[in-house]
Amino acid sequence: MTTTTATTYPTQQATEDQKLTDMQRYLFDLRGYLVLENAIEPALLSALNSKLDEYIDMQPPLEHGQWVGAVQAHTFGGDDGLNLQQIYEAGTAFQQLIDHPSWYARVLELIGSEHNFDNHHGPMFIDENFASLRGSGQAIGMHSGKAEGSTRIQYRFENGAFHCAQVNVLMALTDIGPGDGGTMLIPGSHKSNLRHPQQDTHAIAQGKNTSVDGVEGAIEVHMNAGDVLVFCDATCHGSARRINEGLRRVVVYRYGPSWGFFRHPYRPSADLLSQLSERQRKIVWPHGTIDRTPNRIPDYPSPERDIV
Ligand SMILES: O=C(O)CCC(=O)C(=O)O
Repeated sequence: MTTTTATTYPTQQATEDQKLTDMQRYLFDLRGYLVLENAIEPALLSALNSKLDEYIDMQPPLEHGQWVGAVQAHTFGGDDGLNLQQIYEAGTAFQQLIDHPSWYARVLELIGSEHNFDNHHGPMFIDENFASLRGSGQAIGMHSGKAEGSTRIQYRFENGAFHCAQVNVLMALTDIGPGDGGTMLIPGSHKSNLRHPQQDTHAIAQGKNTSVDGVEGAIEVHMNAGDVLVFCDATCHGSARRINEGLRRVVVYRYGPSWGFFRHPYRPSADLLSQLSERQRKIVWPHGTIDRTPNRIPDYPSPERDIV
């Protein structure tokens, strides 16, 4: 196995206007991912962790399927830990992550929708967002890679611009070092044409406790709390098995073009939508509806939700 720590890029000065540097562009195209150091400021990091403590400390402990307001505890059925789906519903700290200045402009550039019809409904769209809490012995198996041929996660670079259909921002809320179950990626697999020969034994699978440990060509990403990993979902990935005690805490927001739709049948609450800025609302639910009036059929119902 080849395991190296990812090269990182400081972003303390990141602002909304700050796009990728030439080196970040080059390396993202080459590898399919970037690490942004210190992307989440200490006060926000602490607020995010305090809120997660409330979910973690709940008694009796949260189980798959249970709701806390508009947040749902969820597992994929394997031993990949507990997810808190719709975590952007968990208060203002999580709302700030929707268009955080450390990654907003960079993600926009990677989706490549700023100057084409992909921004028809808004700048971008979050199709899934969750916190992942993973304990000792847990991991997520290998998945994605260009060879799967999925349009939803595809990587494309054309006419000097990125056009990633799904960009994941994976935020470390705890330090993630050796033994902590770091994310593992196969650099370059967002462009690779062949299925990895070890995919069958390491792939994510219902009821199987797989991980990316031991996969040829994979690297394990180590981060400090507050760093974020930005990667095109087409890059084959998963995680190492956590062997240390305690919980690895990460939050993942997945961004794509505005025409996308939700991965799971979750929808944002009216409460959340009423608290967001105009830009955040466009990212959380860009899709408007149109009244079916005037109508030749009296009292014909209009679509149930019109948020724009
Ligand atoms: O949990 C991880 O480190 C990997 C996350 C992952 O597999 C995903 O976001 O699709």
